[in-house]
Amino acid sequence: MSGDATRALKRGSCPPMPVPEGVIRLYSMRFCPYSHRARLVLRAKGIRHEIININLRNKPDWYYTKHPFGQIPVLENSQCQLIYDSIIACEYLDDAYPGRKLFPHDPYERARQKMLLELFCKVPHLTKECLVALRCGRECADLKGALRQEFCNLGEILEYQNTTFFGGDRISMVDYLFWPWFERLDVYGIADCVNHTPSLRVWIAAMKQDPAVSALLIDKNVFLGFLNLYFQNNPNAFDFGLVC
Ligand SMILES: N[C@@H](CCC(=O)N[C@@H](CS)C(=O)NCC(=O)O)C(=O)O
Repeated sequence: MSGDATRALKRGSCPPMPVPEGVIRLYSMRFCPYSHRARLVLRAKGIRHEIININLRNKPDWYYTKHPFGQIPVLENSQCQLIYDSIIACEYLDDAYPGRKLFPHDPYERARQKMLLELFCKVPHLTKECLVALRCGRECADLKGALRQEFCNLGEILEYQNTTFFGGDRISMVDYLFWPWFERLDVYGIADCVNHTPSLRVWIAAMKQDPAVSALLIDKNVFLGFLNLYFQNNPNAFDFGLVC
């Protein structure tokens, strides 16, 4: 498995070689929460993969042959099949590869995890809005209040189920799909939004014990360095913290 810490390809770069047999490729960006979902599933299932990072402020022209809008994440297999949208990509990985199934086999339980994803759907937007407001020196008490409310709703689900994880007593797909936004709360400067939700704090602590989650934790200083450059519109932001 390779490529997590490689420079982002930009305009003018050569298109990559076809994907070798027995490997799946992820087009990614080191700090993107949606790509983080796919990286967690690749790790959790022990899937042989390679990662190609994309410079999102200066995308290679060829990248639009991989995704119509040039978004990440995208998976590409050795049959040149492309799979995009993080949830679809994660479900594909779970279905196409052996090992522990992360989505439940039971149709109701699988549907329930997807319903939980619907309940989560405001969180990515709200966290990003809070980050942008704070970085631009704008007032964000209302946004933080709205995020706190979303977290209370999610916390109530854990309390009602009386389980540590959203799918039960063992980590499963829905937990991995939620996690990237919780990992970012601290570095975004909004970690206090979970202070009033003890069940969510227990979940966060349990998530950090998971081998896939802990292997992919991003160094806080590197993340802050990325954010500083990103908000200055510096196209080198995506390579922040790489030594070569
Ligand atoms: N619904 C998509 C959202 C992916 C997304 O928003 N990716 C961002 C990076 S975090 C992106 O590619 N931004 C570049 C662009 O839109 O040009 C998914 O779940 O994969």
